[in-house]
Amino acid sequence: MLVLGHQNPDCDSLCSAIGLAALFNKIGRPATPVLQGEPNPEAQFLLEQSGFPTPEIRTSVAGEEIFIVDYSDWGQGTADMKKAKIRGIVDHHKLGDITTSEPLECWIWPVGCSATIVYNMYKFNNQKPDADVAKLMMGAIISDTVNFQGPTTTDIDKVAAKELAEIAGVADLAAFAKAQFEAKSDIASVSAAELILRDQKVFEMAGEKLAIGQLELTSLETAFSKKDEMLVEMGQLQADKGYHSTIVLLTDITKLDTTALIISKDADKVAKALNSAVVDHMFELPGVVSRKKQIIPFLQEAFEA
Ligand SMILES: [Mn+2]
Repeated sequence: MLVLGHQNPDCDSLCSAIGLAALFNKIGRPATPVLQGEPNPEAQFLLEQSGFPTPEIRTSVAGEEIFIVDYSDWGQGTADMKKAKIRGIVDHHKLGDITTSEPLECWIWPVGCSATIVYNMYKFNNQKPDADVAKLMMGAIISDTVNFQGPTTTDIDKVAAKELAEIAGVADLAAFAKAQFEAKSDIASVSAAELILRDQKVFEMAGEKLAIGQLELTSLETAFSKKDEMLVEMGQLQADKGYHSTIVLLTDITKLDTTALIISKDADKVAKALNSAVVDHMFELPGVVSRKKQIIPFLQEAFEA
């Protein structure tokens, strides 16, 4: 069985795939974690810290038995995922559009991170992750919950991260989080084209496609210096793909605020849905850090009203 994360692999997509495949191997279900692309720099940092080898990249899963982690919609899978046998889903997002012809094992919880669910699957099976895998899963929880400051954070996430840190032998979680966040904030040499795609997800709302990326950074200064270049790339992507909107959320994980860049057929509609107003392809979202909880539900409401 393959355990497959989503497109544009982030920490959770990588680490939950590794964690879940390792669990399956412990309980006699042979499994291999696979990625749909190169892991992002923060996920690379976690691989380096744990010493775990980078999983193989697979963009085709036709004919395979698969378990998917950190999504439940076709759009985030491989183009041929409908030709695979989906045996299970682990996720913490809103329910997507995947259906199957056979029964499947679903672990979908409203918690801060898929790795939190995977850790609880270890407990359910009376198993414990190895130290390197525990470190990866701990890092995924730190990433997805923005070090437990994000609005999706639950006590279940905090307990899981603490126990995983003990297994991994990480004594100072805050120091680990700081180093991890510095790794993902190092964008000076990253091209604008790469930045807008780094954590992009495409959402369908009332027949329109909205491509929404997010950069979580310890400071927005460098991102602002690349603003004009990013807007050009966003305009190009928008024209190529026919999106309603292309958005990049610049989230300051120190101040817990977001500034959005937008190219759109109707930017005012988008900004208004989020109680903001566009000035020069930008709008402010004070106190917003979570795309899934503080942005998507409101856009969906506005589009599908
Ligand atoms: Mn996640």
